[in-house]
Amino acid sequence: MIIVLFGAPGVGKGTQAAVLATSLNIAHLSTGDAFRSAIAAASPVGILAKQYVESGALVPDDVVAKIVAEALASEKFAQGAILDGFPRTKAQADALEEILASKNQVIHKVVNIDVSADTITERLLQRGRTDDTEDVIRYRLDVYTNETKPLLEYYSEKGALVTVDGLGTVEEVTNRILQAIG
Ligand code: B4P
Repeated sequence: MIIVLFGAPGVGKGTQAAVLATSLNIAHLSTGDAFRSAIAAASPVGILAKQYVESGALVPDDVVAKIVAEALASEKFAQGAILDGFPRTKAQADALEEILASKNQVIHKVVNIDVSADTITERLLQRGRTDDTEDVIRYRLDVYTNETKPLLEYYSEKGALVTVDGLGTVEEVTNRILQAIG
């Protein structure tokens, strides 16, 4: 089963992906985590990704698609995947479709986690990662609105989109997601 967790930065995609991976027994893949690990290891991808991640910009689509294709080829994703933070552009959505077609898999649901911009900013300032400063958060929200949010219409037209309220405890949000994915 392929589940995509979708939403603005800080809506709780990473938090929910970890919980759902355990409860559904499906491996989860976070492109944000993949880039942060690569940056910490100073690998070639990490050196390239650093400037984008720290400024809140999107890492170029070809780099993201390559990382995801390589990861999804691993045995641990044979039963499916919970994708956290990918796709974030139409080019990434197209790349995902191609990867899944080669594995005879399809997206089961795209779960849009909905939280207001004010709450997101509060959450992220509290977390305090290096890309969680006020200016960078504002920029990341703009990038989301301009480059990622248009995918909502794309997945809605495909009949794959469900939207859940991301406000409440982590457990409440998990329960809403489980109900929405059926
Ligand atoms: P990501 O790592 O994907 O991070 P995110 O969108 O900021 O966070 P997420 O929604 O996962 O929120 P979280 O659960 O952590 O992206 C970081 C950067 O990587 C991007 O800016 C970009 O540069 C790059 N990148 C990643 N994927 C890419 C792609 N596909 N293409 C190009 N570039 C890409 O939650 C946030 C906070 O809220 C946490 O502190 C958490 O504890 C708290 N929280 C969660 N749920 C809560 C709840 N119910 N109530 C209260 N607090 C809650």
